[in-house]
Amino acid sequence: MGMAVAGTGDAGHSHSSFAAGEPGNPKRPVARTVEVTMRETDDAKMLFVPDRVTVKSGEQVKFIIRNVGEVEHEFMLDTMANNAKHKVQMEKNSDKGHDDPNGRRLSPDNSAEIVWRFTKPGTFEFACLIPGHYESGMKGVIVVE
Ligand SMILES: [Cu+2]
Repeated sequence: MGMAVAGTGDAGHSHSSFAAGEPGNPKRPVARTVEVTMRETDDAKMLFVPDRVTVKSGEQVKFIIRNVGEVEHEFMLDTMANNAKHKVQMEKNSDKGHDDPNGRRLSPDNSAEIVWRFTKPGTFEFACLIPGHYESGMKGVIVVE
């Protein structure tokens, strides 16, 4: 793959550890709730609204993800490097859906919640890794301060 991941010792595609923090505890209070919608546009783009979220390190955040489009979309929260690796795997095996603690695939008119705790500062990414969607604009940035 030739992709260098700086600062982590985790080179594998492991779902047991997460570079962007850790699954939150839904029983604990959240610092805030961020609603993210996923949709297509009339000019053949696909996007997340908003596409930039800023949180503080240590905060537990609840994402409410809604697919208001007409096709399936997904929300995968990870580092850009991990999303890029994952996207290649999805292109080889496009039917594989996600139901991971850091991601969810949604049919149109569905929504889901992800509670996530951001444990370290950095810039992370949420992306739709269904083939073609990322290239059409389905990515967003999470800045952890
Ligand atoms: Cu999508």
